[in-house]
Amino acid sequence: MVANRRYLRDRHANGTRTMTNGFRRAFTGLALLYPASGQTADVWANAEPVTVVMADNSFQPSQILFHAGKPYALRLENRGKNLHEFTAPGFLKASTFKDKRVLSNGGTDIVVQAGKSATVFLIAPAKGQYELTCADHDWDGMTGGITVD
Ligand SMILES: [Cu+2]
Repeated sequence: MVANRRYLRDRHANGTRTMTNGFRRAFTGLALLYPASGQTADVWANAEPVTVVMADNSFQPSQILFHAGKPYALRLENRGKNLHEFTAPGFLKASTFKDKRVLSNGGTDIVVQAGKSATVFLIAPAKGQYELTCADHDWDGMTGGITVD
């Protein structure tokens, strides 16, 4: 409140000076933000699209191939009437995400509501075989696998 009142008083007393200070603050903010967002944009601009369809109850395809260290735009399309999950704890915990908020249940899966889709930007982790299931329908054979080579 004190800072606010001082700002208003300064603005009335000397509009030009306050505006200059405001611009300087804005530029400092931009300079700090710009390099990081610029680099990120370059990485994700080259993301390779991969689509996995979720049905009742299966993944199509059920075997997914990624290349280590490569960026992907993984589109999960739930065409079923059930909620499905892309449950892959090992793979998801080792991947790098553009936005980790897409992850649920402690970073172990991606939830997709019935009839919805989600696109997840990630960089594939180290080479290996990773488990893939739907935590809700693994009992019904909704399982698959992820290979990173
Ligand atoms: Cu499911």
